[in-house]
Amino acid sequence: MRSSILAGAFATGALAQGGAWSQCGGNNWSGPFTCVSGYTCVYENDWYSQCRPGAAPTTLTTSTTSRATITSTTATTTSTTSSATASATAVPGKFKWFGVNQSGAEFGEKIYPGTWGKEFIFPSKNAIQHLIGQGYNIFRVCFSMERLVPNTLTGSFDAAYLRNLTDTLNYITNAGAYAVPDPHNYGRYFGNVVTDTNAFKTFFTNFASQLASNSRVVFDTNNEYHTMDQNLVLQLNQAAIDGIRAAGATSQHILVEGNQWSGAWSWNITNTNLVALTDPQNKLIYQMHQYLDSDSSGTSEACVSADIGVQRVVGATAWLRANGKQGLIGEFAGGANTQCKTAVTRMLDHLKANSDVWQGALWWAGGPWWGPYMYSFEPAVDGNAAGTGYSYYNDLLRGYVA
Ligand SMILES: *[C@@H]1O[C@H](CO)[C@@H](O)[C@H](O)[C@H]1NC(C)=O
Ligand SMILES: *[C@@H]1O[C@H](CO)[C@@H](O)[C@H](O)[C@H]1NC(C)=O
Ligand SMILES: *[C@@H]1O[C@H](CO)[C@@H](O)[C@H](O)[C@H]1NC(C)=O
Ligand SMILES: CC(=O)N[C@H]1CO[C@H](CO)[C@@H](O)[C@@H]1O
Repeated sequence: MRSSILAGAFATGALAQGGAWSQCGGNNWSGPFTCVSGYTCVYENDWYSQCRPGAAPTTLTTSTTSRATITSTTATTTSTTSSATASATAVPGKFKWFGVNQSGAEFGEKIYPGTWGKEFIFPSKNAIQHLIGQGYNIFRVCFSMERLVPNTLTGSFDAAYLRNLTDTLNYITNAGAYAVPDPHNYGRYFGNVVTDTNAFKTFFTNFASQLASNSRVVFDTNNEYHTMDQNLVLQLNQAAIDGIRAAGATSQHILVEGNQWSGAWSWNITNTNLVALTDPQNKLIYQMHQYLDSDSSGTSEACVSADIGVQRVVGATAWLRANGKQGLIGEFAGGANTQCKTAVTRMLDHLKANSDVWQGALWWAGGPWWGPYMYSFEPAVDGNAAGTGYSYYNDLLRGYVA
């Protein structure tokens, strides 16, 4: 039946063939179901099949529900194959980066500047060293702009906070991994949405000047803009890019983030204007976040279904490819249960299979103060017990390291 559907689509001549890496099947997919010469349509799941490099197959697959209205009697050259078989033959990709958020320096979000060791803390070097030993090669180090520049965005740094932050970043990069300094500010400064794009640019020029010579730094313009004017999100991202490059930091990649908490699931509705961002170095990466609970907030241990991760990112995969962009899942997590584990696995397999556009992913989160937090990825160091997320997911996740 599936083969007759495919042959029917082909025989009508109404549909073009899919190009390299393009979608070629999936629930409600209305585009081509076959691929250009040299590419094979590989079933990934019911929502997504993709044209991957490879000889023309003797079997073609597509989702069971696709194109159910197209029928044909000319099914002669194709035969069916099971989804399981097709999945097993998927071309494995390779991530550039795979790692863990490092939380702590942004804690105490309403108390500024707060006290080190009371309201906030920097990540544990022993934990980072341990995770690097497990193979992880990127760490997103959260910090608070209110603590780094306590007076104004364009003002001078708090020297001690800057030193602790750069110590952490240098520790990571000296060990050969990549460090992402993450202003964990949601597009806000002391609770107010940043509207002064010039000041935002100056902040980034000043900040990037401190790190310009470190090519293993990956900049991040801000954590999770939300409920803001969409054009402002574009302008703030562009100001950050311009500010970083103006500091002479030209070798580093820059992670831009979107509105509505940078959600991958809604990227293709919410953040399409960010396609207009420009970088003279051409090193932008669109950082998206994706959790697998009912409202994508990462506040529940439950995952909606075993396929929810894939369902929530396939639109972003298509958006990145259609626009010639690169992406990274900068935050993801699931509870310590089998449904979540399957959902995480399937999402990561999807990202990895599409590593021409996805550069990698980072678990949310490590950090010394998470305690019994359901996603904690802190290993057993410094006298702490291993976190719930680390205990349950490390064996799985380390299989995805670059
Ligand atoms: C697929 O299309 C059917 C009707 O054609 C619709 O009921 C369903 O909601 C669609 N599913 C998705 C995921 O868009
Ligand atoms: C920086 O870290 C040191 C410990 O290494 C601590 O004593 C100091 O209070 C910290 N200062 C800030 C501002 O983080
Ligand atoms: C947008 O992304 C979602 C989530 O991945 C996907 O279900 C939907 O089909 C996409 N819509 C468009 C128009 O690409
Ligand atoms: C999903 C998640 O755990 N988000 C948390 C990230 O960390 C900040 C503080 O750093 C919390 O406010 C969020 O709830």
